[in-house]
Amino acid sequence: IGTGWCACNLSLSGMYGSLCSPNFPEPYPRDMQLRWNVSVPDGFQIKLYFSHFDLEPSYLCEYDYVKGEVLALFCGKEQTDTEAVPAQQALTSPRNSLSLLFSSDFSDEERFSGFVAHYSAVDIDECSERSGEDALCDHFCHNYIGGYYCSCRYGYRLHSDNHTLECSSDVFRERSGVLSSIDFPAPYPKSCECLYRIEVEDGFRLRLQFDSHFDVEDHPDVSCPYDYIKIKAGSAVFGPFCGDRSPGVIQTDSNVASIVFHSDSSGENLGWRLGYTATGESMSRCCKQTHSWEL
Ligand SMILES: [Ca+2]
Ligand SMILES: [Ca+2]
Ligand SMILES: [Ca+2]
Repeated sequence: IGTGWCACNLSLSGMYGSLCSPNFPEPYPRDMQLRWNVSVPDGFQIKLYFSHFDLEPSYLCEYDYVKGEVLALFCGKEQTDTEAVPAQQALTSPRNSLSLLFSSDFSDEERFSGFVAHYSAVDIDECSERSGEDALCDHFCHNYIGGYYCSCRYGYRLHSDNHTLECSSDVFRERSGVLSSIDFPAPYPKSCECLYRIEVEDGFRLRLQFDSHFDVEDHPDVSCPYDYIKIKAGSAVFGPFCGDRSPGVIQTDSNVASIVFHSDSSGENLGWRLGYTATGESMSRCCKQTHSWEL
């Protein structure tokens, strides 16, 4: 099959290569079907073009043809005015393999020398190829030759699922403070899983007050299926909260609260902010004096 420099192999797996019709540049045999399977490593696709093309022309290429999977069907002579010759058109495979079929029928009206094709592996730009909810990364996407990787903003961790931004603050230990969604009042990032923890001395009770500006993605019928904020204080759970109505004031009976904020992979909402205060007495002061030791 083929002559010397090209197309001896029907299975090609190099990063580049050439293939041509059998006997090239002599006329190709009649009544023949040949299939080349080209494959390149994951993360690449195949670009193939023809440097020579001379096949028997026919209506809809029903006599002799070269077919690249569902991508293209070619026949005819380069110098003639047919639309079926590949000319400068390159075939690009969607994945890392390409199957090319050559077929000739039982007759030829004149001599046709066949074709020569060349392929090379080209990088798939995973970052620009898929966007929106199909995007491979929800935060930052970095393309490189043969692959891609995801990252997220400085100071945060990316979950091993490549999508979720994990954030957890230091524990808030002051008797009052303010916390908010990332970037508030600008839209919070998508795919976040954030944990905030407030811990003041025993005996105090935490009181949380949400800003009136509150905007967390919601759903008209289902309770907070997309994004939500949830608060746990002692044995009490508050929320989930979402929508555009501020939850207002939450009085807890606990000196410890954890606040979980979750956002899904879409939407643009402004988020939330809350201030907290601790009311009550520090127990540590009163109880230290009650210790007595009798030996
Ligand atoms: Ca023919
Ligand atoms: Ca790539
Ligand atoms: Ca969302």
